[in-house]
Amino acid sequence: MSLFCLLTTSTINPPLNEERLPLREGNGKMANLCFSAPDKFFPVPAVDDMPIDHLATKETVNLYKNLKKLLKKGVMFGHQDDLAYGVGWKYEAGRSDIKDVTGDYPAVYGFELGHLEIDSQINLDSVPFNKMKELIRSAYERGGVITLSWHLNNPLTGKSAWDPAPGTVKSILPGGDKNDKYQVWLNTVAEFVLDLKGSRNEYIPIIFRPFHELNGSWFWWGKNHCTPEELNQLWKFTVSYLRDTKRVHNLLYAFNTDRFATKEEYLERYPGNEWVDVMGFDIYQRATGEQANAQFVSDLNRMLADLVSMATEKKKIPALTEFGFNALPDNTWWTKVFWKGIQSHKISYVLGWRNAGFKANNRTEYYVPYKGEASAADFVKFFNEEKTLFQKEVTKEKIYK
Ligand code: BMA
Repeated sequence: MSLFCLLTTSTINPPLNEERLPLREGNGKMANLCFSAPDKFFPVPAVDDMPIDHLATKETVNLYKNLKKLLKKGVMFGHQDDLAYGVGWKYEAGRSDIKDVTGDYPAVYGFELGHLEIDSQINLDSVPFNKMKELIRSAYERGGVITLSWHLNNPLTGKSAWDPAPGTVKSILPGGDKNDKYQVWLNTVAEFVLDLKGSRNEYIPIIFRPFHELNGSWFWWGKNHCTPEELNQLWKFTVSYLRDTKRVHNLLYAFNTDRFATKEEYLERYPGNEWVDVMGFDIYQRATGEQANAQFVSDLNRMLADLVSMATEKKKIPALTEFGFNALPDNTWWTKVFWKGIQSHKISYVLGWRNAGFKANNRTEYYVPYKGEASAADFVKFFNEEKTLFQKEVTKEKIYK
């Protein structure tokens, strides 16, 4: 199934046949009305400085505009699973490793939906979805930004996101054997995000970041496992289905690659300006030592310069959608490496990956300091930089108003 869309320049009230429909208070100037139909997608033209969803709720439009406005003020610091657990603790009300170290929360909170699609009560990293919803609501009430990633299982084989079985993407496109199944999976996402509401019953805006690192080949949607056209179709189907069929209007859509060599490589699978709100990439440092540090600073500077130039040209929001140096083997990494790589670029936010801590497999995984960790003092210096923004500074901006 796909979609048939009509464009109109006036505010539209689509049939209200579902109880949990989002509020229709987006600006609605150029609304997209879509019906179930054969398998073509009719893009809704992008409008400068508006989300791609022309029925986006008021709060979602405000978030979009404020993310752009804040580019002038500085870069927001974000952390994956920040409120759920840290190194040596789990689900302690109000706790955060970033807060333990700096006295303030991050400004951006990442959460992960993997395994929601298989009706699990907990995500692939064992975070209960109910708990996640509570934490998202608390982050929103505090004035923070929320972003969701989705390491969804392989819908063809039932194995993990890391199972790159050939033909998976093709199988879930309209006309494919697994398209119905994929729609059911998308229903779980729609239901989840429509259950996120603030105190006035308004939907909580979310930056949704599906199919991340799509120029790598470790996930089933990766570069070696589908053509650019297939990925484009998957992206458009996903956005259309959530936005137009399920009428989810509290999402901004983030497109992101892994490291990239050129702008051409970055854009090879970009679905077009009608389908993307935020443009980003993920980057990790793996090698230690002076030379590796210098290389990382230079890589980060080159990719961020390219990202900002592409996003500016396309009028999108640039962000470093994931980063990290596992277990932080360098005490001054924050000021001597990371800050040097990002400070001259106008990007919206940077999202440090999760502090999983000591894992069952005897490995340690964390990307931001915790209390007493060796790079904590250096992180405080980074925190004190005028242009790094944490929760208190962003709360003042009232980004949803
Ligand atoms: C990876 C690691 C894994 C985790 C996955 C999804 O980078 O952190 O431990 O399961 O992300 O969050």
